[in-house]
Amino acid sequence: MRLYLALILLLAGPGSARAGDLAVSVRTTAGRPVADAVVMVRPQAGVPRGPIRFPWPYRMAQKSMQFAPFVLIAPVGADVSFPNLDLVLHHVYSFSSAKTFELKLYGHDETRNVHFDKPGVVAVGCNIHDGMVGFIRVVDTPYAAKTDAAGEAVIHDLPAGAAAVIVWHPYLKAPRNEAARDVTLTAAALRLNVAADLRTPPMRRGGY
Ligand SMILES: [Cu+2]
Repeated sequence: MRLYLALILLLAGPGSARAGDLAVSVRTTAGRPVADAVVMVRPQAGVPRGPIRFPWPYRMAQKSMQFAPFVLIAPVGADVSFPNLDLVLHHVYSFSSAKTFELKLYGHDETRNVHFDKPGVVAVGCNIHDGMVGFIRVVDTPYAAKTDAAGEAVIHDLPAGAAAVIVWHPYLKAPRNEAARDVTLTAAALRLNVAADLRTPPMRRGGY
């Protein structure tokens, strides 16, 4: 597989981000912002012990015949809820090795929970509606964030030292749909610009 991925490191100007922060900008090779990329940092010195908590809900709803959000970051050990906000029945499942599960047909305003105990990528589908696709990236680092509509993600309060920065997107043309870069984190804020070559999404409308 041809890999086209350029990672360019630039030191941010003073005041543009807090010390110890990593700002990542992901754009297509044509310059369009890429939302829903997951940025993960693995410091060589390891991550703090204890449970990982993120400020967003561990929740993937079914709404307007789509999974919302399209990409969810959840820590290992999370219980993720799958509320059905549509008026039709959904049948949510995954065959991914990080988590295989099946939530048989359930209806409006019902919900189900799934426990995620292994890091990895969980592709989620609906047995009834082939066009529904979502991804849960189960992570074992507290230093993770998802790019917004502007293709931007910021990870705060990183420890200084050597670290690997991993950028994953379900449609990134790269082995395992991810690319890694070794960086040295210092007290200075760091900015990483990622040019990502994406596959055409198989079902999803709109594209990137
Ligand atoms: Cu469905």
